[in-house]
This record gives sequence, structure tokens and C-alpha cells, in this order.
Amino acid sequence: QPSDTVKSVVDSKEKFEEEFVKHVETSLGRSMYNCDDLAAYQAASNTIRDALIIDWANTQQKQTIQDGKRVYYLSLEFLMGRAMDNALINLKCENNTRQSLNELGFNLEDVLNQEPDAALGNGGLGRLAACFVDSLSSKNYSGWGYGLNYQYGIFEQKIIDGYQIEAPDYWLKYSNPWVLDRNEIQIPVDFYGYVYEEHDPNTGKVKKNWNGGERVLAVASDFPIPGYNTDNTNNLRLWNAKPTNEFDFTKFNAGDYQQSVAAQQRAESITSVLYPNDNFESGKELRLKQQYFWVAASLHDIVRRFKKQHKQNWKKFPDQVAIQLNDTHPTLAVVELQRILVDLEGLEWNEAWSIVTSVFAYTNHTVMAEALEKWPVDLVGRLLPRHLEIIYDINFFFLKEVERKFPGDRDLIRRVSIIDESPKSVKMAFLAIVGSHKVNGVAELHSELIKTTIFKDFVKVFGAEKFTNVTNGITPRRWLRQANPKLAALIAEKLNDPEYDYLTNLGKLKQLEQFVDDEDFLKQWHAIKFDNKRKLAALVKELTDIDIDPSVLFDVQVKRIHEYKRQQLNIFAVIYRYLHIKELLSKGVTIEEIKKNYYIPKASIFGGKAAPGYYMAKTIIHLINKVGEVINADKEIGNLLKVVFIPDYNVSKAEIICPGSDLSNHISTAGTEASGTSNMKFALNGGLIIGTVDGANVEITREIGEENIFLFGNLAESVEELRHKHVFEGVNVPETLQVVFNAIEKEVFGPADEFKSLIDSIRYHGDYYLVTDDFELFLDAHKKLEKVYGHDGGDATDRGHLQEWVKKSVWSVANMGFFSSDRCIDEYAENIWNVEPSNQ
Ligand code: 26Y
Repeated sequence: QPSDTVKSVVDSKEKFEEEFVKHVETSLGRSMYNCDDLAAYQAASNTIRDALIIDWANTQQKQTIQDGKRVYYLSLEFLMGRAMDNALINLKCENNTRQSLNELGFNLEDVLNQEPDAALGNGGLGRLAACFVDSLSSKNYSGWGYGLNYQYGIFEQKIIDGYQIEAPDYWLKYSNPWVLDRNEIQIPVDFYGYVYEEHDPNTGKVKKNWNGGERVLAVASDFPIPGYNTDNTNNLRLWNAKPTNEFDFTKFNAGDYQQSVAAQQRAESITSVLYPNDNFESGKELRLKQQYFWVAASLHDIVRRFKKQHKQNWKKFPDQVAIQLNDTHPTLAVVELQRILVDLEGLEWNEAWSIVTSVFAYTNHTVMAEALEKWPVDLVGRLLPRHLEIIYDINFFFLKEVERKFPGDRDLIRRVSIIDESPKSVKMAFLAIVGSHKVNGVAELHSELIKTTIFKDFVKVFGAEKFTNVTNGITPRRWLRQANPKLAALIAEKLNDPEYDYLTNLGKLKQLEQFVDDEDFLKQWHAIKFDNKRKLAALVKELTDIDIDPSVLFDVQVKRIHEYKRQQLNIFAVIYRYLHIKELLSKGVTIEEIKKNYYIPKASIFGGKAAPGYYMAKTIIHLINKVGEVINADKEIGNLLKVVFIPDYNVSKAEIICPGSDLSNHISTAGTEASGTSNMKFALNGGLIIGTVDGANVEITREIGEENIFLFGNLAESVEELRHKHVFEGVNVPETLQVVFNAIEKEVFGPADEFKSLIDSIRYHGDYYLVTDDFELFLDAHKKLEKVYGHDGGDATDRGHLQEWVKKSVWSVANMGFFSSDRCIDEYAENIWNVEPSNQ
């Protein structure tokens, strides 16, 4: 339970209203007569935040006294979304706040809608980090997140003439009530400079020192992370880059005061913007600066906290500290800790290295070559000269060990070297593996794949035990209770759980199975879905002015736009369907007959951002929009088909989209999607999945049963051979897909030039993502699922024909318990971090 102090604020209307008014008048300097929704959001947030801070401070004190092992989750992305709604749920004060706001003349939903998303991430990896901090708090772990407080989150996507246009997301425009600026926590971070040697007269040894050439300050911003149903409130510390007070006197004396100040100001550029690439490495110097800045500040903070309690008792360090590397982005932390221990604390190399490797563990999120970080040796050497030396030493000792284990295997040594010879670069994934005691993938298939492909040689060197799996999960607080309050309430009622304890015990969902033949229950279940579809239709109307009928099948694909995720496969199938419907109509087949014998009415709903420099992804967005323009304007087809592209897909929109979907697409080329997590969000909200045998779809199928998911497509084990065949025997475009290409080339959807590269990549460049191989299998899967959904749509009252679909929906939700991020955190805690939750 939240503590009493917190409860006194959030549980009493009088207290809440008093605090609210105080914030309006003092913090905001306004009056209640001049208080709009935005001001109400700020005053309400400040009120709840004040209460939260008390739990947060108590938690920190308690954790310090208990002095157990702490977990630090290092992630360059935390895709948090909105904080207020989540705080209300985790503190269980939603009702009280709603009523208080009502009495003050406000509507809670309107107030919540004022909050900008904290969009400090790209997609899956960033949202996973956000779910993990929620679970760390909710399951009573002592676990902090460390990241960067970007001034600009992921760009805002506008769709203009069917093209993606990026606008800056200056999310801190109205200051952020959910952050505590800790201006007193300032850590200097150095870049550039040179290394010099020093003779230590005491030991007779040569000591290496780094003299940095440019210094910036890391200043902390703290985000309290409330747990659900507990007063455990962990911290998410995000760093801001600020100039130092030091002054460049040489420049000043040369009369260049302006320039000297300008140079200082540039410090802030380090944390100014989130790189908008998802699964694609760009190798920019500023990105490497971000990484070191963040890693150096975080480690300094961790080490300082350790020393405060344990002085220089370094042997204890691995008993007190576990650090999880969210992908390779924080891998310099391995090098920085070794530098701290050897150069600054004077430990022997081997002793330091054994501490380092017991502290770190590394999570891999992709097998795709273009997403694997490689930093040019020149760049690393210029920016971080001492770190480059240490990397070379780490590599030297590692390769020596390999040579000892596999004498004479020159080729193995070449393959596992952390340094790539041409072009000379540091392979960050290899460095992360060598510097960690455990490496994990994010779903079973993915974890097996990394062992047999990109990290195969490391299994040979370190043994298979070093590699493990933790299948991803999502927090049911945000993705069920917050996104879908009605479904959450129905479940609570059926589980006889008025306190919603199942939200931290998601296995309890299993009990829903007993209602799968209960007519009334199925009706209620479906009425909730229908209601959520209406909300989604309203969002679509608001954002695109397109009308979609909530009684048609909502077929959704929302996620980053990427060739491997195959939005092109989906839109090609939509085009095929449209052309086929038109052909049938031209032959005199009526709409009613088409509905009965061919296609059920549906709305294809897309959403997602393309990296600004990713031409092919932008082309896919353009095609979806152009196809939508043509189809939605076609009066002849009635409600048989609509195509929508929801602009600026983000966390708060996902909270509306996931509950409102009947069917969602997770159709990546087998072996490319490490896990996927939106598949879990949709399934937990009672949507069915059409998907390939990839990522966590495999385990979702195992849990919910293969009769409740529509799987299709070639398997991961065939991919290599198919790609080979494409290159050496040519690509075979099936007739059905050829029809689609013909229509695009005949300019049914506007100038054909615009889409040439998309078709060429399939026809002439080897169809790397196997669109041709899976196209007809995808069409077949649709036939099958449309039979199940039924051929006459239906409305909220007539559900008879939907029985089978609704049962599958219930059955799925009942078996989604495994995909709670609480389970993930328990697995990390037990198998990787060796920590236990505190018993409160
Ligand atoms: C190198 C850099 C440009 C980079 C930046 C972002 C590389 C990768 C990423 C993001 C990767 C990402 O989001 N990966 C996704 O992680 C999810 C959580 O594990 C998985 O569910 C999903 O399959 C995977 O694509």
C-alpha cells in the first residue's frame, strides 16, 4: 500500500482540493477563476507528485539502511508516455482525484489529455525499459534506471500530402511537474585530451593518467517511479548536460569572450536530442558523446553511492551492484568501470576485471547487422584516448585466453576480436559479451538465434551457460488497467478481486477460462471491445477525418515502419483485396454477395514512424496514405474497406489503439523481430493476432494455444535458403502480387515513380524480406480468420455469429499471464542479478 502520508493527500478530497488550489495560486501564480485544463493538469500533477516524493524519499532511505544489492538499468531510451494517469493507478487514487476534480469543475480525462508524452525512446527497446522500471518498483526491488533527459523526444510525425514530415518534440515547453531537478548533483565528465604516464615511486610502477580536454557537467533530473500497491518508489535518474563554470582564459585573454561562451553553451547539445533511428546505426560522433556522457555520470554516481557505505572495499562491489546494459548503447560503462578501478583506485588489472565482469550483464535486442554498433577506432581514440587503450588491453587479454583454450585457431581469434580490422572499429556487442557475466536475448527463438549466428563463436569460447533467455513482457498496470479500464474491471469482478491484486499476479487471469461458455459474460466482453472500437474510431475521425464503422473488423498494424516488419506486405494485400473487390463488382457481383462469399468489411489501420533518413520506410508510409486516399474515396465499395494511417503513433495513442483492435499484425520476416512487445499488448486486450513464427509470437502461441492465433509464413530456418534462391535463381512474384504491382505501375495510386524502389527491391534486388514467399500465405491466413470473424459484421447487440471469435479472445487473455514484465524482472533478478525483492 502507499504510505499513510501519501494516502492522506490522495485519499482525502478536502486535502487534495486544498493542495490543488494552493498550487494554482502559488506554484502557477494563477487564480481559480483563470484556471484552464492545462493549469488544472499542472496543479493536480504537482499535488500528486508532492505525495509521491514522500514515498520516494522514504524508499531511498529504507534502501540505504537495508544496504542490499541494487540493480541499475542503463538505457539510452525510456519511452515513458504519460505519468499522471499511471501515478493515479499505481497509487490507487483515481476515483478520489476524479471526484475532486469534478467538484473543482474539471473532467479527469480532459485534464489527463493535457500531458505531453515523455517520448524519450524510439520503440520496443525504450518502452521495455519503461515497463521494467514499473515492475522493479511494483515488485519491491531496489532498482534504478539511468538515462538521458533529452530536451527533444522522438519527433512529432505529421502527414502532409501522404508524406511523413518530422516536427521537433519540445516536450518541456510547460516544464515538467513529474521531474525533480537535482541541481546539486553535478558530475564532471571529460572528453578528448591526452594520456600521460606517471611513475609511482611507492610501487615502482607506471601509472596511466587521462587529461581531458573538454569538460561538461552532468546534472541529475529524477523521476519518481511509483510501484503498484506498494510504497516502494524507485528512481529514474536522467542526466542533463550543462556547461562548467570553468573559463577558457586563453581565449578570454585573446579577446574572444563571445566565442568562449558560445563553446561552453554547446555542452547542452549533448542531451538535446534523442537519435530517431530504430535498429539502424548511424555512427555519429555526437551519439558516442551522448553514450560516454551518460555512462560516465551514471557510473560515477553508482560508485559514489557504494563508497559512501563501503569505502574502498571493492571486493564487495559485485555484492552491492548489478548493472544491466540495455543493448550495446551503454557498453562503454564496462571500460569506464575498469578505468575507475585501475587508474583512479589503483587496483590490479585482473582484480578489477573480475569485479567488472561480475557486475555487468548485457541484453541483446537484434540480430540484424545494420543495428549492431561499431565505432571507428579513430573516433574512439580522439574522443576517449584512455578508453581506447583499455579496450585494446581488454581485447589483448581476451584473445590470449582464447589462444590458451584453442591453441593455434587463428581464424577463431580473428573472428572473436573486439577490434574489426577493416575498417578499423570497435565491435560493441563483442565488448559487451566479454565484459559481462551473462548475455540474454529477449524471446526464446531470438535467444537461440544469437547463439547459432552472430555470437556462435562466443558460445564456443565461454560455454553455453553464459547465454540465457528472458522473454519480454509488458506492465499490466499501464497496458490493461490504464488502457482498458472497463475490461480490467470486468476481469476484477470475475476473479472476485475487488482490489485488482491480479495486476501484480497476472497468472490469475487463468481463472477466466471458466467463463468461456458463459453467454452473458461473452456479451459483456464483446460490448467492451465494441466500446473500445468506438473510441478508436473517434480518434481516427479526429486525426484523419476518416469515418470508420466500429462494427467492421479492425485490422491494425502499429509499430515503427521497417522493411523487416513488413508493412509493405500488409498494404500490398490490402491493394489486392481492393482490386479483387472492384473486379467482382464490375462483373455484377453485389456488395452483399461479396460480404457473404469473399470478404468481410474491414478497416485497415496503420501507424508508426520512419527514421527520418530511411527512404524505403518513408516510401511505405507514402504508399499506405495514397492507397487510403483512393480506397476511402471510392463510393462503390461502401464499408467493405477503409485504409487509415494514424499520424504520430506514440504511447498515449497506443493506449487507445490496443484495446480497440480485433486483429493486429506481427508479420516480420521469420528470424528478424527479436521479440515484439505490442503483440503482447494487443493480446492482453483481447485482440487476436495474425503473425509469423517469429519473436515472442512463438511463446504467445504456446501459451494461448495455436487455435487462437493466425500464424502463417515461412519459418526462420528456411530464410537463408530462400534468400539464396532469390539471388541465384531469381525472385518469383506470384500472380496475385503481380496484379498489385501492375496497378501501382498503372498509377492507380498516383505517380508510379514514387513507389518504384519498393517494387524494385522485391523484383530486382533479391526480395530480402521474403514478401513474395509469404504473400499468398498471408492472403490464406486472412481467408481463415475472416471465416471465424463471420461475414456480416454485426453490432453491439447481435453477437451470435461472433461467438467463436469472442471465445478465442477470452481464451487468449486468460493465458497471457506469462507476459507480465513482473515475471521478466523476477527472472532477471534470479538468474542474472542475484537480488531479491525487499520484504515490505
Ligand atoms: C544502434 C542504434 C541506432 C539503435 C537504436 C535503437 C539500435 C537499436 C535500437 C532499438 C531497437 C529496438 O527497439 N529493438 C526492439 O527491442 C524490443 C524489446 O526487446 C523487441 O521486442 C523488438 O523485437 C526489437 O526490435
